[in-house]
Amino acid sequence: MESALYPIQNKYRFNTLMNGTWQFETDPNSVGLDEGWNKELPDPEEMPVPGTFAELTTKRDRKYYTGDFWYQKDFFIPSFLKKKELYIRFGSVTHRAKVFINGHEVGQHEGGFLPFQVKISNYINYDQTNRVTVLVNNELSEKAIPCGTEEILDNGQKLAQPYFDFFNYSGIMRNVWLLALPQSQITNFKLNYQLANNKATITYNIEANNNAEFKVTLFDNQKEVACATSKNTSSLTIKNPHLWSPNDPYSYKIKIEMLEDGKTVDEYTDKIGIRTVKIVNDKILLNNHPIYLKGFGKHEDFNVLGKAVNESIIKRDYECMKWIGANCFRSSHYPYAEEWYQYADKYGFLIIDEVPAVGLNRSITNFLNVTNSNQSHFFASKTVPELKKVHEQEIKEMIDRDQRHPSVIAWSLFNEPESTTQESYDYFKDIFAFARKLDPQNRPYTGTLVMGSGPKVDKLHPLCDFVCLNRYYGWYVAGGPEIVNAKKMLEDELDGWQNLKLNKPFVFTEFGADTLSSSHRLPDEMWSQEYQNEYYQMYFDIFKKYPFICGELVWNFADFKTSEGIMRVGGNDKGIFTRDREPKDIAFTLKKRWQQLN
Ligand code: GCB
Repeated sequence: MESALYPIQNKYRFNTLMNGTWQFETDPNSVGLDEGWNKELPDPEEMPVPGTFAELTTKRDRKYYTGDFWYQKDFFIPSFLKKKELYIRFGSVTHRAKVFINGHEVGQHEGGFLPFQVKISNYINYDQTNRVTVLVNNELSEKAIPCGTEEILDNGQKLAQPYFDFFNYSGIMRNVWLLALPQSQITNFKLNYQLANNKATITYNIEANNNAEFKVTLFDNQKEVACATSKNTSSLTIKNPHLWSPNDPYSYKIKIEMLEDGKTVDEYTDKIGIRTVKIVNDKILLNNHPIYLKGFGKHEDFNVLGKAVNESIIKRDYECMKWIGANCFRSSHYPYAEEWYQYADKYGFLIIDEVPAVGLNRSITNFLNVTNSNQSHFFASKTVPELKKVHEQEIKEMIDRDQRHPSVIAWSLFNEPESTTQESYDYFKDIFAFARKLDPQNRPYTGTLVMGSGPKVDKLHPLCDFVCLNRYYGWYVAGGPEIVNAKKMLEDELDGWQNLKLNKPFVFTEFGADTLSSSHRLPDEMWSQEYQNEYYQMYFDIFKKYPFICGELVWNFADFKTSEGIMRVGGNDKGIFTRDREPKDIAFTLKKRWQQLN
């Protein structure tokens, strides 16, 4: 990636959004490149960006379209931008993209949930209309994350078969910017904080495309509080720092100036929150105090929008999460649009940031095979080296992008992979070793363990700084009248973990029951609102007994779209809120509980 910095405007940097109407065409036989579609699409239709065709169409074959498809847009570049380096930055393209400017390929990117930018200056015609074309592909395989496979239907159509349950939405679903940047430019900067004796030391490391000097200034309410001029790395110290926390999400402003021969050639400003995150014994410490995580596993998901970014949804979700007394969510199962993290910094939310490593288990009946400890020896397959490269690249891009957000307190490197085989341990040993070199703040690394990967068989918990459990006793296993057995199963498992004396924190990162907002039952039955309440009460009663449990992230914040199947009624209905963000009964129980829990 050329730069991980979020677009800003100042004297040196300009950008404009390229969102809106683009041209769009599917290419089921992948003939586009041979036929010159990178110059002109033969028969396009209009498509909004950000957006996803799957939510806009009325036709089933379009909704499930799998394969290559193209986007195209014309834009004007005035000659007063000649002295600038020009780029197009995509918030994400799902799952992979090749970008052309006026027919010339200028870059490619693998991974549907992270930004990338391509340099376009070399192919631009100034004072004229230019054309950007993007060839997108949304197929799933075991060579890239998230994982899945593909079926060819009797009519010849490809159909993606995800090894995960959320709908495989694809396309250009995040913002697209045109960037005009200086030739010598800052490309990223990383910060680390140390707190001691009422002082905060902020160590910085600046990345740039040229050797230069950098002036770094820290402001508190417009007032300068510290300043240093140095090569790319040095530190600043401030007295009596005002720390960032969920109760008081306080921010400072940092300004970085890039100096060549004493002259400023680039400048980047950002808000930062000073705070530390550490694991000590079985506690997670924020600013050296234990915290208890209350909140959700989420999705980027909404009616008509699919996974397309929309700030109104983001704001509504934070308002709902504040209302209910939550302080945390996991970006299950992929890094979300950057705007989510900016809001979290401001609203005082904690995020477990997850790479899109979901479906590493070869199970298209969702995760049930893995849950039953069926081993498909996923990590013994020939494609694993390729997969590992992509997985590592996405970890790097996620950390490069998100490392400065005070809201990000941990990195999740996997969701429910096969985890009981030696091969899975070997794979993740390398993944963790790779990731541990990347975060200057050395935040905790973790991943979520599937049901069935319990204390006796799991091979991955030794790699994790805290252990995350996704558990569905009382839903997929021992549901309804068997809930008494579910209680015993959960207790037995937790006793098992306790007996291992790991001295590590545990967080429940998923537990939940599908619930129809229209269903009420007395006595309660599965799928009713009453059952969702009973289910959660059972977990909460048990949590009290295990002091190493440091968090409860319920599954899911809201109902969300999935592939169709007998396990889903219009989608996954485990939401605490409905898909249109209205509370189910359980929301009031959680509100009462979380407002009392510290
Ligand atoms: C899981 C998965 C999650 C599913 C959930 C469910 O374990 O991590 O992606 O949505 O179960 O509801 O089945």
